[in-house]
Amino acid sequence: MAEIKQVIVPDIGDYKDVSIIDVMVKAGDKINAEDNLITLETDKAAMDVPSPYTGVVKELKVKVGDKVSQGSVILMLESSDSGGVLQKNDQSSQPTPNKATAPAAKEVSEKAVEAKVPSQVARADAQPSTQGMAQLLNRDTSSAKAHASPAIRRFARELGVDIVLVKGSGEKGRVTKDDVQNFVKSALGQTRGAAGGNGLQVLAMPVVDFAKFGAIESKPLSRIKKLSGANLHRNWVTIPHITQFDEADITEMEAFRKELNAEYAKQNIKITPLAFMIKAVVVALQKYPEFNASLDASGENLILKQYFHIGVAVDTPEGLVVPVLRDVDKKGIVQLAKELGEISTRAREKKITAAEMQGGCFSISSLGGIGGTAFTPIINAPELAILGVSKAIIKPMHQDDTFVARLMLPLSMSYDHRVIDGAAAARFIVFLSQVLSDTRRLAL
Ligand code: CAO
Repeated sequence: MAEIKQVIVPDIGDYKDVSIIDVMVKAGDKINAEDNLITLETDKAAMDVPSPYTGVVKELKVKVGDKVSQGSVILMLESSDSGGVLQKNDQSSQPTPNKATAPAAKEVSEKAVEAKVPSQVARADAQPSTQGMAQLLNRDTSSAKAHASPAIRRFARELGVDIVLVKGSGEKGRVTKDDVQNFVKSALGQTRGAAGGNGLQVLAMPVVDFAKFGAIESKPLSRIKKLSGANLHRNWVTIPHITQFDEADITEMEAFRKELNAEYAKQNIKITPLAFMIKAVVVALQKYPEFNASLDASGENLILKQYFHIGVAVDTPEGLVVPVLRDVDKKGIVQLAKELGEISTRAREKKITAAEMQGGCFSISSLGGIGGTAFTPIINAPELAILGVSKAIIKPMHQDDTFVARLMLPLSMSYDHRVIDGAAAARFIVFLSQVLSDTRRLAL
């Protein structure tokens, strides 16, 4: 016959007024003998108190933060197990530092002193499987010390979670079961986000002893290279890039540029083809506003910009920097050429501030002064597209049944295929080529 039994705190050695740091059951729970009911914490260790009987919790008499001693009532249990009310010397619900079995009272206090051992074992066990998460969260796992009951440590261990990585939301930062579960959820989400959960994991780079093959010298990367390298890597692996190519006939533009150059040489302003391209890109962005946009943080909305700031990749001895020319729609070619000269000089003198590299809508990377036929630039996120410009060369072009010599400028535009369709990209670059071929359109 079912009977209501009082479950009390067993003999816990000399400890009195011990804090309850975790309550694992609630009224209505069905529990088995040996299931942990509460966790007590002394100044030396945490101990789980298991149930002596199988039954249903009728009423909880304690809560987290309560102080209890031997004999304090933990809960009322409806049980059909034989036994009756637990006596103070009933050892069947002795607390245990890590095991479900109940040790003798003396043994409990001895084990309590040793209770740190299981937590250290938990940390060592968890290392291999959680190293990835630790790296993901960029935390140092060696020094942190977690506050968690043996039951929670065990739970974390079963899930392969290094408890020291889990931020506790309980009293005094204690790690709760929810904290462990949330940690796992968030780590899984981040792993998926970092392309780890969908079969896109990449092999680690092999560690090669280059000295085996010949003389070497080790040179640290510049700060700029490290920063831009990390950004380029992120953009390359997270944005589905497509590169669309075209050629613009800039024969007339080049003639006009030379005229302008001669005119402005006295003012020490050098007008390169790039100034025209910056302006032409903005004319194209005005016609195709979805290129003058960014995805918002959710990835579900397009933020359309009503300003036209263009980033220009500048090659400096320290590495690549991308200062931004502001409000290009409000500026003429000469003004842009002047600003371009100034900003690239300042970039090479390491005088560009972080603010001057922010707020870009679209970037241009010109290798036209160097050479090469085409290249695939990496999108400068959160922008959606980037224009690569290579060296213009004179080519025979077929016109009116004959071949004529024209100066052709190779264009390579990489775009974010999540937002921009191939047809839209083709329309954009064809229009851009038309604008460059007929500079009167810059004024429209
Ligand atoms: N075709 C033919 N000639 C070109 C040209 C093109 N597309 N672009 C520039 N030129 C000519 C210029 O007219 C200039 O000729 P002159 O000296 O005879 O007048 C010469 O090449 C040098 O131009 P420049 O490079 O000094 O000037 P710019 O305005 O074209 O470019 C800047 C400025 C800062 C963009 C450039 O110096 C630079 O740093 N480019 C490198 C960008 C880069 O590294 N991109 C790679 C990113 S992806 O890793």
